Amino acid sequence: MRLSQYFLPLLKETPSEAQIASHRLMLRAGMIRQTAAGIYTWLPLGFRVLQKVEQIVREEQDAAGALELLMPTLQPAELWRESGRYEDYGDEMLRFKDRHKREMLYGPTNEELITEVFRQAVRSYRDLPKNLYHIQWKFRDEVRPRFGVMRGREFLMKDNYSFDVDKAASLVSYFRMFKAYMKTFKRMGLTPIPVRAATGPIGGDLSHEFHVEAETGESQLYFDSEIEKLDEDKIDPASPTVQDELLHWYAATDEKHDAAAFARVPEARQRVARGIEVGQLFYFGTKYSAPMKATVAGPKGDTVAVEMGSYGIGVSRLVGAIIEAFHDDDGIIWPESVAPFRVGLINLRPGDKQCGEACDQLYHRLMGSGIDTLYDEREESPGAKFATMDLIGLPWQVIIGPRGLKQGVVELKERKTGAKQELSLDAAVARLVGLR
Ligand code: 5CA
Repeated sequence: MRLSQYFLPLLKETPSEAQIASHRLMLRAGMIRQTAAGIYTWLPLGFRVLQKVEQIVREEQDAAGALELLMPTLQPAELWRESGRYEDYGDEMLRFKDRHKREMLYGPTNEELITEVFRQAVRSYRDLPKNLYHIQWKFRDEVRPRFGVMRGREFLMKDNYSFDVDKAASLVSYFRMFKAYMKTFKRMGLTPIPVRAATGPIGGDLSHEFHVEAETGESQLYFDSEIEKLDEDKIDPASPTVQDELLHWYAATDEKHDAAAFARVPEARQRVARGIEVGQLFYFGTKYSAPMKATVAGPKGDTVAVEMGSYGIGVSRLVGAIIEAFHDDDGIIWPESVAPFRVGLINLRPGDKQCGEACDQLYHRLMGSGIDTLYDEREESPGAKFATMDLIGLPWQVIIGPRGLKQGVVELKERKTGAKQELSLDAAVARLVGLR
């Protein structure tokens, strides 16, 4: 992509409404613009990251055996009356009437709707287990939307729902998601901290939240620092002792905190920190299936209400959380897996024939190798170009100027370390292609 043709409205001034780094940087780097309180437009650069995050989430869901579908954003109120949540949900739910005066709502979550889809289609325990997910916009009329996409009113969530014949099978589905979540967040370069959590309006008696540690996080966490070393490959979701094995490491939100149990963690490993909640798992048994009559014929010919769990990932929140984890004074530092472009190519002297040719050549070779490159060929000062590239945080920069070209070299800079290296154009291409 040539920067002169791109849509990258950067902000020079730090926006006064932005209190935390990720919000500031997303505005400054031209990733988002606020449309209304807690409602954002995703500009091209931000949208690319959102899609990368979404794709990692999708791949790990698919790998864990979940099936993607797409439910609508709007739902009829009747479904929520069946579960009893219509009144309970309160002012966070956006309610309205259509032209026929039918009561509708903008979905804040989808337990009722998926239960309706399931009960219409599945009759026998032989069709279980099933695990269905979608990645769809939600609306929650938060009292205090803040921190940009971190706590929005409209936000993108991956939510899935598991259906099993009994509790034991449902817990296997739960821990399969646990494992998939660890993998998902690690692929984004994050260190997820899974903690025992309260269940709130979703309900149920078993829940974990996944957090990314950040000073600006909204949650208070207490955990054994060893949990950061948890290897998801060692988790066997089908093991009857999996729950106890995970409980081995103390980790809880303040709502679930047990000071006496925490005191038993060796002192050097006791960590009290703030966290950003990027995902949550719930096991709630028959909370929805029983009142909504989502039943199947069981193995003994009896009728059983299916056992369910639901599992959410804050896809749009993750974009902010990743920036909180990876930035410096100059801007964002994208992990390769979610970077909007892998390489930023800077032409220091766009008017110069040799520079133009070298840049064009490098650009075409990188793009031809499937390496997304943002090519800054604008008439701007070198200083402004360096600052832009550092701000938008692409993992690699290639800087091409007349002085280097005379010696047959270009400069390769790694955004994360700032390390610079001079090498031939061929060697630069080989390095970047080889890193993939
Ligand atoms: N139905 C369940 C799981 S599918 C559910 O709604 N869970 S949740 O309430 O925990 O939301 C799932 C994830 O969405 C959270 O972990 C969080 O990462 C994200 N999320 C929740 N509220 C917001 C918000 N206001 N803005 C941005 N992301 C949010």
